[in-house]
Amino acid sequence: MEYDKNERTVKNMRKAAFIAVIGRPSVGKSTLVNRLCGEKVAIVSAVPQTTRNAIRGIVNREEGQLVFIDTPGRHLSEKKLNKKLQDVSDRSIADAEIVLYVLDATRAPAEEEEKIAADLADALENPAEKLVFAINKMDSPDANFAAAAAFVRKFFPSVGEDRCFTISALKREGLAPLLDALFALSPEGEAFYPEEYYTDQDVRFRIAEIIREKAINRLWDELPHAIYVDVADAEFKENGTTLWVRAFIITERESQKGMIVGKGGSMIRSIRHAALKELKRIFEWKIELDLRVKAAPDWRHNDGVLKRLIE
Ligand SMILES: Nc1nc2c(ncn2[C@@H]2O[C@H](COP(=O)(O)OP(=O)(O)OP(=O)(O)O)[C@@H](O)[C@H]2O)c(=O)[nH]1
Ligand SMILES: [Mg+2]
Repeated sequence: MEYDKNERTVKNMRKAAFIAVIGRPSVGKSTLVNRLCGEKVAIVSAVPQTTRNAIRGIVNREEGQLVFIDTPGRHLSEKKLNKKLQDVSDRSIADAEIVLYVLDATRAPAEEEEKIAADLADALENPAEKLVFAINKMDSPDANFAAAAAFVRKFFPSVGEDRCFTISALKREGLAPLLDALFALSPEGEAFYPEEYYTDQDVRFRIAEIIREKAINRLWDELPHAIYVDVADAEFKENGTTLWVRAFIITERESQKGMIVGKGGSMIRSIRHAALKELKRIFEWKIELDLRVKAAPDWRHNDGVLKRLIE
């Protein structure tokens, strides 16, 4: 067989990179990371500021490994919780080899988007080196690609047009060229995680997040921002075949508990049922879930709680 030096070089080249996925709240960052990884690693909702942590989703291919860091949406607010979330996004940008900036084609790029552009200009020495853009929600009849592309050209004139991709994360459109470009841009290096990993989140965190998603998607108005989920106990039983979990949905005020419990307990039953269904799909064990509601007054201003939840 003929020895093809070029082919061997390409085949042996292993790429490895951390890719921070950033953008405004609700642009579809978590949906995109889930689609790229082919597994649900991050929770999704229509409510802005769903993601509260740097969540790693891993893509393994023959040519290497990309670790996507899903981040909290960047939002203009001086509230303590928001500032913590913004710190998570800032740190992810600083740690990443590539920054994937997601824009929502259905929303005009306004003040919030301009602030992100300014922050990136401060954070990145050479934006043309690290930045890739994904203009998302192109499936929507409200999508305005021209407005998003004009924003990118105006604020990032040094970044080539070949770094700007139009996608629909929801419909899985345009993802292959984006992923190919990200692999091509990534430096060579050893994989960070074993090849069978698609996330590095621990079991308790994933359980808490799934319960939070089921709660957020059943609540309304401000309440989603006022809750967090605490997995207080998790123990294996029945020779390790069953995982028994006690978790609390924690509200900011006593008066909010009733909304989570619902009439005759109907709301919390529905949250528990939906969470169990998904947990059973993700984990190989049987899961028993004891789900309760508790108030931790004003937790959004409690440094100890914020530190535990977000850092
Ligand atoms: N039409 C359409 N909707 C999308 C697309 N991608 C995401 N969405 C929807 O947009 C909403 C927000 O999606 P998320 O993935 O939670 O957005 P995010 O950017 O992670 O939001 P935060 O975590 O709050 O910053 C959800 O209702 C998604 O179903 C898309 O390609 N097209
Ligand atoms: Mg998110």
